[in-house]
Amino acid sequence: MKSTYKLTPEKNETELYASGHSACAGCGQSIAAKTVARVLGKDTIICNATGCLEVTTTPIPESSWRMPWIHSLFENAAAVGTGVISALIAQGKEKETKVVVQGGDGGTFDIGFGLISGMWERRDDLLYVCYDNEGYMNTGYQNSGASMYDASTSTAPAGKFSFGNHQQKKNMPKIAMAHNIAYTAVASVSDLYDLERKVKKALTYTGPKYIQVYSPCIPGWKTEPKDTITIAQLAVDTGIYPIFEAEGDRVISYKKPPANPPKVEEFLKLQKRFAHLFKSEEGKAEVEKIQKMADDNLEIAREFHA
Ligand SMILES: Cc1ncc(C[n+]2csc(CCOP(=O)(O)OP(=O)(O)O)c2C)c(N)n1
Ligand SMILES: [Mg+2]
Repeated sequence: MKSTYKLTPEKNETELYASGHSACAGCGQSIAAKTVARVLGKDTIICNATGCLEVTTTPIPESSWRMPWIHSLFENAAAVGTGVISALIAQGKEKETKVVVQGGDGGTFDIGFGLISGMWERRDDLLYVCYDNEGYMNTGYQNSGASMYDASTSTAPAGKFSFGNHQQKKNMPKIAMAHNIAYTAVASVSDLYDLERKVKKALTYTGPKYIQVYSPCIPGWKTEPKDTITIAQLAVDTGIYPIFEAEGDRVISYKKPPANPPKVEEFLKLQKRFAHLFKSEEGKAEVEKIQKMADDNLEIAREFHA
């Protein structure tokens, strides 16, 4: 599937996340981050956790960022964001300059989790963006708290005695909502207009905001670059990745499920991280479990629209 998202030539020339970086062709995270940077504009300070986005865009002495950008440790990007906003407040510039913290799912769901929770408790006026590629991709596709059930990862490989990752994906957006933050949104790289809208909307709220973007990873998911958008779209349409928005702990929008949602098999078969599910009868039973999880998610969305 080809994205219909269009950039004007003028915009291309002033792209804040410039080309020339070393991310894979078709990298979901890069497409999403480029879109987010475009919406944020130049008057933004980005605090970027360690991860593939940081490594591929800033090989010393180069940078793809045409905007103020700070690399923090893997675990403390949120605390660095707090420091930056505190400095802006001290200078009286907090109204004119936005502060955005961004990182991968490993930095967000796991290793930076405590500091993110602290930032939300303090009610810092920051937007946090998590690019969710469901694993520690920069260091060799290890399992994270965001890894999908049954995905084969380097620390939970599928084999004779295992179907891969058997942990349930941590529900980070719900955890954000439980902090009663101003705005929480889940988006997918398959709908960049929706992502743009959610970033713009997030910036209208005062206080902590969280956006999580579904971002397929070519080497980690063992997929073809041409399939990034298709996979992301199938994740949304099957119900595997629910797309919604919340204010505080209240959901305010849910993406309406299609009339005839595709089966999860279509989504799974495009990714070799799930290839083992199609090699045995036991594997078929696992696919059924995943179908049930997706159906349950679609049901919640349908109830919202009922
Ligand atoms: C404290 C610490 N532990 C481990 C690492 C090694 N490390 C660097 S990037 C990375 C993976 C990042 O995963 P994620 O946040 O999901 O981003 P991705 O690369 O998947 O985009 C790891 C484990 C580190 N830099 N610091
Ligand atoms: Mg990751």
